[in-house]
Amino acid sequence: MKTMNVGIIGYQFMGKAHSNGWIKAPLFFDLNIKPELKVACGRNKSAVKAFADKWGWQEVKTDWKKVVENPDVDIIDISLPQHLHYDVAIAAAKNGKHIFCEKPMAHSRKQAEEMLKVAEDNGVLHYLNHNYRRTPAVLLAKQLIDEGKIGRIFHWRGAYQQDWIVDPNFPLTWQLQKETAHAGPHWDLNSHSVDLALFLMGDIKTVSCLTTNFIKERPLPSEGATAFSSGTEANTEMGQVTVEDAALMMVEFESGAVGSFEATRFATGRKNSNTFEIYGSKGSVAFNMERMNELQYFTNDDPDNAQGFRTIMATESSHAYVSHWWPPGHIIGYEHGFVHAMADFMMALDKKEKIFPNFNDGVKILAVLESGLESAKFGEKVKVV
Ligand code: SOE
Repeated sequence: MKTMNVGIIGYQFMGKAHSNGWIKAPLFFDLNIKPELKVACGRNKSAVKAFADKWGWQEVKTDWKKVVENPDVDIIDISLPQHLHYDVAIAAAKNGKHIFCEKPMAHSRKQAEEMLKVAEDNGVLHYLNHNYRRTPAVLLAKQLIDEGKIGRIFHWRGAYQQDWIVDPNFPLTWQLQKETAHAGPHWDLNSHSVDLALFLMGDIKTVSCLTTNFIKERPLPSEGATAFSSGTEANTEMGQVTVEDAALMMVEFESGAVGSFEATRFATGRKNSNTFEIYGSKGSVAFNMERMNELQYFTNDDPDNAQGFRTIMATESSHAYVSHWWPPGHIIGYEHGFVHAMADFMMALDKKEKIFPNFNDGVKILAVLESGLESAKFGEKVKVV
């Protein structure tokens, strides 16, 4: 079987999710090109070595430039915090490497546009990992919309809620600092919701947004502190939180529909609740990532005496991707979206086709998010251009 070599840069949460995806994709999908786990890269040599040994990466590097310049590497997997995406993606594309990039794409729409241009100019495949698109129930929602079952759509209601920073003593991790994260949940979480909205509803025309901070200072992070995890020991020195804690955004879609987005890390009890509801003239759908195998569907076509939201389990082989996994009813989970993305990426390389979402979608997502921050700053509705 033909193979292509992957170099992964970053080895934390996404490094693990991606490694698992590269390993599982050829086991569950019939791929003409198999990804080889060639080299893993991170600044901490012993930590990246331990990661590489565990997941089966053949080599280890501590300088990402050595990976993007390595002639044996075909694909660069950017599993890094977003402030590092731009430099790595530009260098990877200039070296002719195909790019599998984590979200949010970059720190600004301008950076994203440059990443898109350099990738296109160098003819490399580019993919932006908004992983929730590859959930069978989300694809069922898309199918129902495309078949006209929802009719004319009036409303989008999205909410992405977490609670890992409710404790004021939770440390000031990189996700809470502007230099490394650009913005707070509006960038990290609303990027997912906006991606889903653009996918399911079409383009967004205007944005009005409000952001707020509940906790303005936090202890500086100690070893191991990152999203969802406070690290090894408490720190007494404090630092300023420089991103928002919550964002509420209202939008007008090009289609005439209207929508709302809520992104927060202060929804006590909500660990990773990524929900959307879509209401149309003929029916409605609702999704909750924490019950990701299910889609709620209401149709006016049901007889009056039997109307109501039904729960469709998207685990029959007739649903997207499911035939590659288990018998009906044997559910799949969070990691499967990554496996689906890796499989589609290798198939796109094989067929020399585009894959979605890609850097072009990333530019659109950041244009909406950037307009949101502008609106929050000036207190005005902003046109997305
Ligand atoms: C942290 O908030 C995070 O890991 C996000 O960065 C991911 O994109 C999301 O899928 C889960 O939460």
